[in-house]
Amino acid sequence: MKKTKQLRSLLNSPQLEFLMEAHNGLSAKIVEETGFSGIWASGLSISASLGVRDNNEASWTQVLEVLEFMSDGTSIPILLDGDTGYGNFNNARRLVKKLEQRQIAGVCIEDKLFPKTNSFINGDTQPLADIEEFSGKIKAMKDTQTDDDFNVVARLEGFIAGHELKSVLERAEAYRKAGADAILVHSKRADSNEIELFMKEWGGRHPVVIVPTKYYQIPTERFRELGISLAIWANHNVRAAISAMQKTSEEIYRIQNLTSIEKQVASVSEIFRLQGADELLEAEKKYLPQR
Ligand code: SPV
Ligand code: MG
Repeated sequence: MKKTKQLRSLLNSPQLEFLMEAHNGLSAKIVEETGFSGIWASGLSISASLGVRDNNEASWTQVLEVLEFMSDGTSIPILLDGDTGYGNFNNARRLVKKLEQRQIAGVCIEDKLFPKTNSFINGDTQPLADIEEFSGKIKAMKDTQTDDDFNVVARLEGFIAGHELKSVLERAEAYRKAGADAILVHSKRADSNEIELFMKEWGGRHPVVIVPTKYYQIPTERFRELGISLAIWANHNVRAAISAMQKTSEEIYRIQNLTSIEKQVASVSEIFRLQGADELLEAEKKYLPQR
């Protein structure tokens, strides 16, 4: 099945589905072989892995380069965290065109202003986009896609910015009417109060996506009961990589020897396996002169 159609099915399926974060070709492959049905190309994780802040410091074409490796190496759908769409409706249209060329299944855009900053850093001081301007951006993106199954997810930053439920709902409805395929409602609370209130009033009008990074203690079963379509585990591979790299670097720096670390890290042959080295050996037999 096309990647776009796979993601559309995840959004519309009656069960709770999951996306797992990846930030480069390697982590994307690991997410797929673990069994996940889709990948969240996290802005936070991609920027962190490039060594910059989550403030649009990496240009959108640099993000595209990373995505190309992620998409080429996997067969499950990728939903890009497209921040604000990297500009106005026109920049967002061009983004859709370039994502479709790379078989990216969809993009999520958030109703903030470019350059954005991560929702968990001074979120309440970040101004939101004008509701009509943002709705126009969604419409422009939907009008641009050439594959009917390409997905545009509209992300509500209202709760992050301290707005009331009423205004968050008003925006959600405007974005739904503008053509968004799903609504992502974000919250930075440690409880699920905002999500619960939203879901109650929303009444299953359109698929809802959540990112439970801060309310990780809420049982997943509760998300099912609320009728959430898709939960995103948004940054746990980059966080796992940071912890593992810090520990390994520290130990090798301290001991000046590799003996103790050898068993704690992936083998070199595991790297070759993940890279698909076997296929190249086979192909060489087929295509290189055999002497
Ligand atoms: C990301 O993964 O970059 C996100 C989700 O946008 S969050 O960091 O929770 O805002
Ligand atoms: Mg992000």
